[in-house]
Amino acid sequence: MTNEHASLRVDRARLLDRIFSLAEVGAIEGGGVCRLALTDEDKAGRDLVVAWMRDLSLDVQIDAIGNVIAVREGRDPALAPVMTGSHIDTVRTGGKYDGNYGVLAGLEVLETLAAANITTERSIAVAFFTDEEGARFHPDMMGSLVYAGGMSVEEALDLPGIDGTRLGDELNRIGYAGPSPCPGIVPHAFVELHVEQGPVLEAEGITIGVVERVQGISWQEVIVTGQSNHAGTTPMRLRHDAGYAAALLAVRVREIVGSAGGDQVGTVGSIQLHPDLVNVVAARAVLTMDLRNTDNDALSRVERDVATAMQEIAEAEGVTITSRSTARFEPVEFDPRIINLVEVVAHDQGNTLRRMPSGAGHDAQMIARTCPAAMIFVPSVKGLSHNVAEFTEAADLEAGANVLLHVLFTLANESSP
Ligand code: HGY
Ligand code: MN
Ligand code: MN
Repeated sequence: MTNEHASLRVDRARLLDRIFSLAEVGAIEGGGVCRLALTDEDKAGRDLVVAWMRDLSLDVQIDAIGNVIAVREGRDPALAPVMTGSHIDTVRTGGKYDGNYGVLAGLEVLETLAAANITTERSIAVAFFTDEEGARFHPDMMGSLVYAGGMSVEEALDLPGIDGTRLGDELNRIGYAGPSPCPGIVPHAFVELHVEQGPVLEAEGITIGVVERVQGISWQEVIVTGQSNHAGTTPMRLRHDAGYAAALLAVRVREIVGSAGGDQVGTVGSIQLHPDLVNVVAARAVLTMDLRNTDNDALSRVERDVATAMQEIAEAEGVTITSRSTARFEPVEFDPRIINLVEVVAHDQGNTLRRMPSGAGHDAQMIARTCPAAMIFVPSVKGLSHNVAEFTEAADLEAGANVLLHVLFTLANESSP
C-alpha cells in the first residue's frame, strides 16, 4: 500500500455490527447460529448479505451452484480481479464467526476503500460459497470446489442431503440458482480471512496466523447391516447387532488414529441406528467418519487400517459393512508469494504472528486450484468452533480485517505478478 494509504484502517464498529446482525439470522440458544446450507435460514442469511452488497453498489453475480460474488470495479476491469471470501452457511451448532467473519471483513474492506475514495487497478471481489460446511450435503467446500472446476454443476446439483433432499431442488427452492457460469472467473489471487478454530494462536498469545497449508480430508459414510431381533429373547451368541458393530468401529477409529500419531485426527460425528428403539437389536447403523492429516501418505495408511478394522468387525459380529467416500481432498500448499505478503503486512501493522497449517477445510484450498491463494487466521477463544460458544475478541477481528485490507489493496494494484 502506498504511504499515503498505509494508515488506512477498517471501521471496527461497522464490522462488528454486521457480524452480530448476521448472527441473529438462525440464532440458537447459547449465542450460536444454525444456518445449514440451502435451508430457509441460509436463504435469510444470503438475502441479508446480498442486500448489504447491493447497498455498497457492488455488482452482485450469482452462479449456477448459488455462489455469490460481489465485485467492486477497478480502474482496469480487463485485468483479473483479486478475490476474497468464505462462507455463511453453518453447522447445526455453529458460531457467529466461522466463515461469516471472512465474508463480512471482505465487505468491510470494500466499504473502507469506498469511504476513502480509493479505486484500485484491479477489481476486488468478495464471495460467499455454497455449502462450505458440507454438513447437509457432502462434501465440504462444495461450492468453491465447483467454482474451481473440481466438480461439475450437474454432479453437485444431484448431491443427496442427509435429510433425503436433493441439492438442486433446495437451491431452486430458496431462489439461488443463478445465471453466472461455473467454473467461475479465475482471480488474480485469492485471500481468505478466517478464525483459527483451534487453540494455537490463543495459547501462544499471537494475533495473526499466516496460513501455509490445509491438511488432507477424508470423509466416509459407513453402512452396517445386521439383523433386528428381540432385545430380551435373543441370546448374545446369536446376535448380529449393527449398533454394537458401529460403536466398536468408532472405538477402533479412535485407537487407529491415536496410534498413527503426528497430525492425524479422526471423528465419528454421526451414528444413526434403525429402528432406534430400546428393545430392538439394531438392524442397521449409518455412521460418518472424518479423517484428516497434513501428510497424505499417513492419511492413506489410516484409511487402510480403518478398512481392515471394518472387515474384522463384520466377520466377528456377522454383519456386513460397506463404506462410501463422500469427500477426499489431498493437503493443499498455499502460494509462497501471497504467504510472504500476508506476513509482511501483518508485521508492518505491528501484529504478533506465526506461520501455521489449517486443521479445518476452507474455500481457499479449492480456489488455490486456479490461482495463487493464502489465508489469514485470528485467534479463537479456548480454540472453540463448531460450538455455539465460538468467540474471537473484537480487537483480533479488527486486526485480521486490517491485514486483509492491505493485502487485498496491494494485490489489486499489481498490474502483473
Ligand atoms: O470441514 C471443515 O473443516 C469445514 O468446517 N468445512
Ligand atoms: Mn469455515
Ligand atoms: Mn466450519
